[in-house]
Amino acid sequence: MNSVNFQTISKGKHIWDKYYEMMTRNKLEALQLERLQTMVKKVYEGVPHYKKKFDEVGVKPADIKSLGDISKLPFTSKEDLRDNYPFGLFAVPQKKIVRVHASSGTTGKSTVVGYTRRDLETWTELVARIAFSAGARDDDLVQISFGYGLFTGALGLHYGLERIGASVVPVSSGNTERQILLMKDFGTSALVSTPSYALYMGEAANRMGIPPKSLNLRLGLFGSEAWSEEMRNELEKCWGCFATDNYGLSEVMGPGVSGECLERDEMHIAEDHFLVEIVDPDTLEPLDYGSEGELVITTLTREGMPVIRYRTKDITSLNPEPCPCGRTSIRMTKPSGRTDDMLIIRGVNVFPSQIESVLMGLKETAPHYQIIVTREGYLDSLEIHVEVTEDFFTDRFKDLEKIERKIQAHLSSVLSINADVRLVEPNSIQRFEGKAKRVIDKRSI
Ligand code: DLL
Repeated sequence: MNSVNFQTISKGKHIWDKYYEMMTRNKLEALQLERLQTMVKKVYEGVPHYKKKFDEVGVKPADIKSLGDISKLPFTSKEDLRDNYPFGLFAVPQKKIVRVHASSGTTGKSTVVGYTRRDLETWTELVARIAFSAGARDDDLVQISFGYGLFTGALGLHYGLERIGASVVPVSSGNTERQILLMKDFGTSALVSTPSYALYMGEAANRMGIPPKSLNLRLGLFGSEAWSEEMRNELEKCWGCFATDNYGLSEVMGPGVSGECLERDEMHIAEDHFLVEIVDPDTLEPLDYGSEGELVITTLTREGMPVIRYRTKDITSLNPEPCPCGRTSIRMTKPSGRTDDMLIIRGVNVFPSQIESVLMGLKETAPHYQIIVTREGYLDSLEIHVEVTEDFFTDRFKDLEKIERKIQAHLSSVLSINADVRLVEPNSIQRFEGKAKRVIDKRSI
């Protein structure tokens, strides 16, 4: 780690909003219930889509008497947002909306979200919380390398970091060499980006003859895509920084839904604003703490576009155990992927994150890979292209074959199916400036 002294940080103020972040569970749950009841009444009376859906299952706002009663309410999905495109789920007149964001999505129409002035204030505070809990402070110079625009990542982190008093540099994504020069000239101490872009930036710095570790970066605020612990190790090795994870999605707000504290043992959820559940993605039955399933979120305070039981498609689990940091919120594990990212190959469920963990755990492979799924007749096949590191790169076919066999064996013990592994030259796989797209499923093309 560079100049950061996290022990000193933890001795000073280390919780942004003690009142809410350290609330006793009883008080927090009472607050959640009060907010849930208000929210349910508001959407029932103010958003025709919710009235219709509640009426269909015969539930009225007065039926919500406890937090457990949330299970009486119908779920909301991305399709509901699309069906009401663009503003059909807004709960306030448009003149009260002061910002609109949208998430592009890979298929179909984008999903649009609107914020009132108070929503923006809440968002700013919640991002300040997660940035502060990850160790960002007012003396940090933070480079924001998320793309500015309809994506919530850049503007979300921007205002939250300004709120804690950090010096924000809104570089946006792309133009990677310039990013490195700015980091060098400005002495950037914290970086906001996707983990995959941070890795790419590290490579670019090396290529430019500027070793990433020679720069002043001490903290990485990474998020917006699933990434493994092995990827965290890679990033810390590359930059010599403290790499932290934070999570969110535009449909419920953007970044700021949850984030790691200095313990980096799962992500604290802003439960005073979001009520979370885990459900079985197939049966939609609620699952207990500790069980992996789909995260479902209900916004408790959002004015512009509240969502009730939004199915995030993200796979995670919840942990109610107290954290040594003193925050009282439930924590969620790093999402291992999305239900719609899960590949079913010859009947076996495979998550790209499992493949990433194997590849990044081996010294012969660089953290750049692509997963290609094809089907011939009725048979699926899984092909993995992965870069070999400079150190192991050779033109001796036999040596490469030996490495391929080693990777194949590791993968088959983790995935229980065989994958075809192809080692490719360093720097030959596509790099990403935003969220990485590593899976090409040719079966659906
Ligand atoms: O990615 C919001 C965000 C921006 C979060 C910046 C953190 C930092 P969307 O573009 O709507 O919003 O994408 C949301 O990205 O449902 C997850 O599948 C994935 N995702 C976001 N953060 C993480 C994370 C933003 N830390 C979708 N780990 C979500 C794993 C993540 N997946």
